[in-house]
Amino acid sequence: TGKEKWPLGDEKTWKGALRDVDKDVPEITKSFVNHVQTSLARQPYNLDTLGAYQAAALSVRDNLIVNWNETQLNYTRKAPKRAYYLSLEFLMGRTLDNALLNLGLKTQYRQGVENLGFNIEDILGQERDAGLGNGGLGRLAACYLDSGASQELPLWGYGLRYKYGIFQQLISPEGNQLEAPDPWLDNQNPWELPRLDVTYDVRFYGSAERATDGSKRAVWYGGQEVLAVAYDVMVPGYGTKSTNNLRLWESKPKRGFDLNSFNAGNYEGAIESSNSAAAITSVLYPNDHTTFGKELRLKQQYFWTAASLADIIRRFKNIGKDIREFPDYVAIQLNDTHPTLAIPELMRILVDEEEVAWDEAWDIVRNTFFYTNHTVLPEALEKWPIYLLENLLPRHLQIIYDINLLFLQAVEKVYPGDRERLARMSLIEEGPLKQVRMAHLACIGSRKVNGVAELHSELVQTTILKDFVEFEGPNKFSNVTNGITPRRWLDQCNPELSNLISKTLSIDKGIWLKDLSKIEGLLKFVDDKKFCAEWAAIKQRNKERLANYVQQTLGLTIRTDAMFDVQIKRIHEYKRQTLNILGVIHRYFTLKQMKPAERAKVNRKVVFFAGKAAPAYYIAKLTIRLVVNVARVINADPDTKDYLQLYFLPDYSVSLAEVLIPASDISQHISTAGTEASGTSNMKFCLNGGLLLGTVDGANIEIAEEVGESNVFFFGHLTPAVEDLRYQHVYHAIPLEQKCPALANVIQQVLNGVFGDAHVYEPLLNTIKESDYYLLSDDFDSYIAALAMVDEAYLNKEEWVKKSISTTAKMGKFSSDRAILEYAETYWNIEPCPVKDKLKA
Ligand code: B1N
Repeated sequence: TGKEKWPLGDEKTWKGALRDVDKDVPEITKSFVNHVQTSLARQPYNLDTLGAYQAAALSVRDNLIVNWNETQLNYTRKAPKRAYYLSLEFLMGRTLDNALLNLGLKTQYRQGVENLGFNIEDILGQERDAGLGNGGLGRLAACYLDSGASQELPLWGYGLRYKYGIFQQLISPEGNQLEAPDPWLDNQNPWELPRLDVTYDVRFYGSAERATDGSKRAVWYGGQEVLAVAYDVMVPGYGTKSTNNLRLWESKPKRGFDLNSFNAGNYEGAIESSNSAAAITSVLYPNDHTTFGKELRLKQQYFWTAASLADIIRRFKNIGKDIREFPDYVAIQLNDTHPTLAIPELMRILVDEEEVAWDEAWDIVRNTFFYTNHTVLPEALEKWPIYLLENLLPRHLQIIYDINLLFLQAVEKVYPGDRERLARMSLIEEGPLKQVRMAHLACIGSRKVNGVAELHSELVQTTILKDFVEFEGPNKFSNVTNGITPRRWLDQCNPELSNLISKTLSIDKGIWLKDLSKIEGLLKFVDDKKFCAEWAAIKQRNKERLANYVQQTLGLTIRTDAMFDVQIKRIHEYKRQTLNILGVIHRYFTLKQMKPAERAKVNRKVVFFAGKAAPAYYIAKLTIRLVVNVARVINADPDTKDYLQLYFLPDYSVSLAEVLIPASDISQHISTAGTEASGTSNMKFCLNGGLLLGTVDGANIEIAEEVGESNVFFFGHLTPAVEDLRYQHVYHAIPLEQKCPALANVIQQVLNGVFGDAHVYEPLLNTIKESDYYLLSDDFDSYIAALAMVDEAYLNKEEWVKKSISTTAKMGKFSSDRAILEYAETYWNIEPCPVKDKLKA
């Protein structure tokens, strides 16, 4: 545009801030205008919303830096034991709104930018998501950082600074997922501080030569070195000065990276290999729950763990303690097996460089690391081919062999002659492709091993690590149920509900957002008519906010006088989006067969799907295509479109979740029992007063324990039945028409071409007709029955609102503050290390 009248907003304010003379202009305004002029070098009178976002972000960042410096200085002075969260993924989403909330500056900035002619919501909307993760595992890491800082714990995160985050998802006219790169750093990232002075050399390839003195030492030499450069992201705590650090590594060629080719006149060759150094942190791998055995992924894992450990050790050495005291000052949490190479890497440093004896080094290692498992799905368990390790990390492979030998000798002592047990427990899987089992290495190299919900932790101990529980004793294994930060997932995404809660409880949100158990007080108000009406009105406005978003971004009109039914998560067979879409088709045909008068009594419903499929996951992509094409037919059918609408919202992200979750009446968490380790969006929906339709799986179970089974819609077979049902599918298969006629009929309609190109869906539908590994045919009838119960319950609006309130009220357990304190107290043995406020001191 650019042709409107400038300046926007109040001319006197602008001028006062520009000249820096007007005492009445608040600091915030001055700082904002100062950044416009200096950091952005822009004309203040001609600023667009993106520029306003950048100026606001830089101004808020100034506040963060002050707190961050004080916090880090305080840690250095007090030298407390510290914890480090190693995660290959941090799904941070947007930062500005969260920083404003945590700093307590939201109201001032809202006013400040308004005076300059901007709207804070528009400004916040300019920020790109930091999408450095795939899904739940990466978002969990982000919630834990928020809670760590809020609880004033000396906790840092370590990860990779991917140049491209999770791909952008586009949907073609046929309904196919297309992937586009996510150049999230293109507009510059005000939230990171490049630390060009904090660098480490990371070696790859080369040779390892064992010592000849009979010790376990070796020298690793040759190969090629890559430079790791630190970028620091400030992580503010809520209502505290404590501002922790997330350190992300970028890979760069070392100076003279390939001098040989260069000197030989091979300029192109030299540049190419320097590109290969930069390639390490260029892109996030977009698969979850599958491993590909790609060398570049292994390089990422080693590059990140080596740089992080070198940094941690340097910091430890600065306090001047003996290396044997390392575990008294350092705890390292391994977020899944991705950072497991840290175990042989610490052994290498201790044995080869610090000259610590092997057994002593192993004790240090086993007192330093803690391992969290996030899945028991076999295809997700990491295994690295020996030939890759041998080439890329020859010394680490030697160390892994040595660890394995000593470990198996110890097992053999307890179970003499039990060859099968030794083969099962070995770090090495034998066979045509020899591989290292990373979960076994993570387990034996750690002090504690945990799963992420009660059922999942039980399954870890009785299935994949059963032998290890028997050998090491049960005390090493336990559970820490996941959590979510109520700051982002209630106050930020649902400000109206947050205000209503504060008002109703007469408790400042500064208190209950940090002690979420306090919201249980809402139970006293479930019979308060006025409160219930306000509660319902807020849900309604959140639906309208979502409808507006869809209108603006997709140009689609959604009716808001309907139940909103939402399933948003990665697309995966085990999560059973297919069950949901086949259920929608079933509802469509049921509606279609009704007489108009009968139909008019049915609940109106809008069904939302969102989620990305791994680019190479063919079946998951077909699921998306089916949803899109079913939507096309249903939404255009004049008989039914007033009663049932269906949408696939493209490019699911943290920011989209923040709009969808507060608008949901019912959300679906319908994985085959025993497959979803925890799930965390289930907690987010319930915290926002959305009810849950789910299987008896993951954290659904603990949610139901808290909110009461009458407030959760459960269906489907239970975990102990699953194995047997799968066996039946293979050995006593019953034709689908007999076993589940309703499902057979729905599938037949798709194959008849009701939703277009039938043959396209055959491979997807065959997964159900054939082995049906995820048990759709076993759970379909009870799923449909559960949906009917949801409809029935929703018809009684008053009761529904009571359920909604009672659900939110009982979600205190699922705050990530509770979870992080469990890790801090029972695993890491770290304590809060608060920054003294100078004003109060
Ligand atoms: O971790 C979440 C859980 O809430 C979910 O139930 C669980 O599915 C998720 C390989 C994974 N498990 N495993 C992964 C991610 C990336 C990858 O490359 C595996 N993600 C989960 C938090 O505990």
